[in-house]
Amino acid sequence: AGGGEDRLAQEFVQFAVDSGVLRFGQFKTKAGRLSPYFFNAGLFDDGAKLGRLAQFYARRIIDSGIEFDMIFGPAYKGIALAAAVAIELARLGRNVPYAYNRKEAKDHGEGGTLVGAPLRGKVLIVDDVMSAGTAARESIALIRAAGAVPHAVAIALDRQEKATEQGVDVDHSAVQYVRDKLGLAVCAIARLADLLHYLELHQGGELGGHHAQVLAYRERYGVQE
Ligand code: OMP
Repeated sequence: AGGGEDRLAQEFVQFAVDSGVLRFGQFKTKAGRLSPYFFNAGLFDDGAKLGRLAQFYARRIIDSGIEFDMIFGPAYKGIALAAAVAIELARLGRNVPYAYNRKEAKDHGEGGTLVGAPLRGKVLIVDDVMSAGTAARESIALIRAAGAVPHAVAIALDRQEKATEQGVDVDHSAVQYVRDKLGLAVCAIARLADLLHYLELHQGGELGGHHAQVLAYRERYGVQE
């Protein structure tokens, strides 16, 4: 928050660029927008990267002071993220239960769509990116249906762009909606503002040319914080 530089966010953007997770070019988002950047968390694809990613999440979660009784990872990408974060938090002395869902309902064996610890108490959802907000709403509904409280969301990247409702752009972002309308606490390791700051600092380098495009994207789809 505020105008100062967020060291952790800058380190994280650098890590994402070095890992090939954050790329620049032309990408189509889930909401159908043409974006000059894309963050593919699936490319934190070895044990060292996943472990380091979990350290970033855990730092943010702990520093934010968010309260939670357990962790939930939405299928598919959230499953690995939630597991990694649960391990890191335990390593730091904060051992909590975790759970995740299947996308397909199972009609044999243990049945049900939930795996892991029973959903109860204040649940912290761990996911990768929030853009237009569809994914977060699904997790929230699922946690409520299980009788637990969707209390907080931790994400790696807040794209800080307009959410869509019935296909129409609205003036708030998905994160703002989840925080202000649904009342959940949200923490992000980095936001679009941090990415822009990073590109500005690296204007002279290889990525310098992308600053203008990302700025133009924010002009078109970004929200005010
Ligand atoms: P919403 O459900 O619209 O908030 O979009 C979040 C999802 O979009 C993520 O879980 C990804 O599947 C995908 N996504 C990324 O992973 N990285 C991006 O940079 C942008 C998107 C996206 O399609 O908006």
